[in-house]
Amino acid sequence: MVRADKSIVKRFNSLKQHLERENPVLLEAIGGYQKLDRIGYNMGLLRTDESYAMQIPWWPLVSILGVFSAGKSSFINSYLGKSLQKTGNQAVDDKFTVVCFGKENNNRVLPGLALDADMRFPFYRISNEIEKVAVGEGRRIDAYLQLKVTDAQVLRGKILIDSPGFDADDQRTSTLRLTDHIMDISDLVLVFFDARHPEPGAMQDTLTHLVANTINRSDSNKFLFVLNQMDTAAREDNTEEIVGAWQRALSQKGLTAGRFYTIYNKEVAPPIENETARTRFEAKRDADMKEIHTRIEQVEAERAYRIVGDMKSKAYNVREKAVPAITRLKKLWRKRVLRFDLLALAIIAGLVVGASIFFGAIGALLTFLLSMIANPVTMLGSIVIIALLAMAVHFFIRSRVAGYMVNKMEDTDDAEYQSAFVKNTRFFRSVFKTSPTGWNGNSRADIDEVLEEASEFVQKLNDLYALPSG
Ligand SMILES: Nc1nc2c(ncn2[C@@H]2O[C@H](COP(=O)(O)OP(=O)(O)OP(=O)(O)O)[C@@H](O)[C@H]2O)c(=O)[nH]1
Ligand SMILES: [Mg+2]
Repeated sequence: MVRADKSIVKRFNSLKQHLERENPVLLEAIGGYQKLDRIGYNMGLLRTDESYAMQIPWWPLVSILGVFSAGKSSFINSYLGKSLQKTGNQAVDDKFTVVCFGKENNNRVLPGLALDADMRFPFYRISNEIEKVAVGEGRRIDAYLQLKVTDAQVLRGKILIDSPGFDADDQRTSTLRLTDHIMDISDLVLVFFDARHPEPGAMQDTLTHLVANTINRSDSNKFLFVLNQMDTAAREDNTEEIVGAWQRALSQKGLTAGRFYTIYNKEVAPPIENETARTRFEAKRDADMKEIHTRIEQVEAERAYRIVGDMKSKAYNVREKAVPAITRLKKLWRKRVLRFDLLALAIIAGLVVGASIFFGAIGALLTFLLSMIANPVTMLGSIVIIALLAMAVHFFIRSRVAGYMVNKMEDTDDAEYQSAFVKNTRFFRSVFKTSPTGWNGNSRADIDEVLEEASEFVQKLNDLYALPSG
């Protein structure tokens, strides 16, 4: 049985301590992940310095994305009740800022490296991902990311991400890669638009990337679409026109139903002079803002469901994807090895017979074969030598075919099974056994258990978080 490295055990312990304080219900999910890890190690799907539990963020994560100068940073400042982020009418932010709670380190700014190197944060090893899409940029992680620690109480138990606005210009691939990563790992994504420019021209990239790409996601309900700076519609009183233009732009990208909010930031917007307009605007703003805040407060529950969902899908993945894929690869390997074995046999036999004919020594060959059969000692000796030679050829073929297949897997969907395949084709593994190494009655039962526990866990979460209707 393969065990996790010490670093992973330590990491699990600190995660447990963290959850005991923050959300004890989630402690139960840890056992499930540890079961999955054991299967992953035994099957060679996971390195022992990795863990399925460490591939997901354990904290609730809210991110603010959207067009530049829409008021993303101002929204965060108001939410925190602190002027933590710089704001302004030019494109201000050129980095993603992860904002998290810290008691002592009030308003401390740490470089991107702090996030890249720390498993506890949502950008662990992100530089590798950036390097993949933009060579050389992985090393410049500080140019893309920073971490701010502040002691705003509303931040307790969650993390916020502020982002550089989507400009009309082409986004850099690294920024898009980070945006995709954030969309994947967040529990709630607020996509900000600017009521001063509600028409599609000003925000093509945002529309394509943050609207069109979100529609068919299984987690599409975590995206909230916010039209900010609505106060600017007060003077001409053309709210309907502006909201209409905005919703048309969204629906052109396929978003027809969904969570649309129209707000403005009271703290930075100039006061609306006309009193009736002000009352109307404030009422709408307050109602929408309240809903947004409620959603932000709910992320803790969404995070818990997300973690169970992830555990479930990882368990399914092992059973429904990894096992069939490795079996398929092993069958292919076996077929190829046996073919080459036959070919080698035919070639060697052909060479011996051919050489004998060529040198006119066919008679000598036959006499040799007959003498071998006649004498038990020579026969045994010959069998041993031939068997050893055959094995040498066979093992040479096995390892060459496996090596060839591993190389071929690079850049295909099978790449994730490379090390599992290597494990399955080691010299002491039979070429005839096609079920994956490490996949047996126990691992099957463990997967079933994880899936069952996940369902029970969902019920527990429902009891904890779901509000009885009526
Ligand atoms: N009138 C009005 N102004 C706002 C509102 N929200 C933000 N602003 C102003 O709009 C400007 C841009 O705000 P930011 O918060 O910096 O916008 P951002 O989306 O973070 O911008 P980038 O980081 O540059 O993409 C600032 O001058 C804010 O004071 C609002 O609701 N109404
Ligand atoms: Mg900003």
